[in-house]
Amino acid sequence: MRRQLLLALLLSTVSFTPLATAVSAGGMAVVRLDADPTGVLVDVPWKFGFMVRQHDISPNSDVTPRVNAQHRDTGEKLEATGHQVGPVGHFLAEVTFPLAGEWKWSITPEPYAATSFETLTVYASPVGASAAEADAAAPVSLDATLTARVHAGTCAALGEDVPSINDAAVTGSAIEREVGAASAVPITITTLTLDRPLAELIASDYAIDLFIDAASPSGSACGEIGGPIVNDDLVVGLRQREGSDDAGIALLRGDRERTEITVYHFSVAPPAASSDVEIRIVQAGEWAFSPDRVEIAAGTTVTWINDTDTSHTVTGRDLAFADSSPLGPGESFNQRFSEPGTYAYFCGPHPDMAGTIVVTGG
Ligand SMILES: [Cu+2]
Repeated sequence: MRRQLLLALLLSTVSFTPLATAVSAGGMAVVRLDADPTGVLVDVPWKFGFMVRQHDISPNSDVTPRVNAQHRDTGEKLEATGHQVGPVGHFLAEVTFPLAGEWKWSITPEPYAATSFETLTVYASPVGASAAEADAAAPVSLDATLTARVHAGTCAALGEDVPSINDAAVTGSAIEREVGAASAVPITITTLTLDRPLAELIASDYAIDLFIDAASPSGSACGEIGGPIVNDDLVVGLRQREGSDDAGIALLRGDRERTEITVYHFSVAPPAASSDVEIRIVQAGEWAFSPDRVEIAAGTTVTWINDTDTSHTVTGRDLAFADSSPLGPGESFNQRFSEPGTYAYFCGPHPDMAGTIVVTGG
């Protein structure tokens, strides 16, 4: 390994906020990665290359690129420095993430301001990384409180319920991440294990009752146990009860003693009228976000579209905001805001460009 590639990696006390770095008068530089990061693993050194261009045009080696990253849950920070390797304006850096999860990160080509990049997912194992790369995971929402119960009898006449050994909403580490369209139908998942064989559940009348609202006396959706066997699972449909918009699919897998049930719930309500919001990045004298302040209901997706002829970023001032990478001319970035609050953001290379998203209750 060449010595110039060996970079000190420190737990940093330097503020992550790109604004904390000095911005030299009259200049700005944009950082572009050689390739989008994929499959970054915890505790495994990650080497990557990037270009620094003055005004997003002229390669510039006369900078000191500082890599800053911060874990979105723990706030843990790390810092590294890139070294010039290859053509003018090209650098290499190496970072080792000590913790899996989501890291916000940026590169500050000192003395210029920082360029942010899309939040990086660091995986605990190659299995997680390859599964996520294959985009195999379905979008999952965990907003609803979901409970499923198996009863003797039919949906119209539920009998005694079958005690479950354990049941749990599928949360956190079981779900690798959500991928794809932000407008994907949200799915909630719960699992339960019954202390009796699947053959017994098939042999007489049983039904799965699904509760979204724990206060309702009977569930929101229900299905009698029966249906096709697919890949060793019995697939059971759960139909919405009268007045409910909830439906689901249950997969039952059993052996001689136990049956494991995974219930996938979704709403069959028609989508609410789109309230999605666009913010244009414009040149009106100065570059600006237009409008620079929007007020939206929780659950709204905001799309930023770059109408200028240079690159900009959409970079949050705190960990609640998921940053963009540099957006070239005509490129866009979107983010869904599900939590009420005030989200301040700016453009990394041009910190005078700033905006605010105010999210109200849904
Ligand atoms: Cu900008």
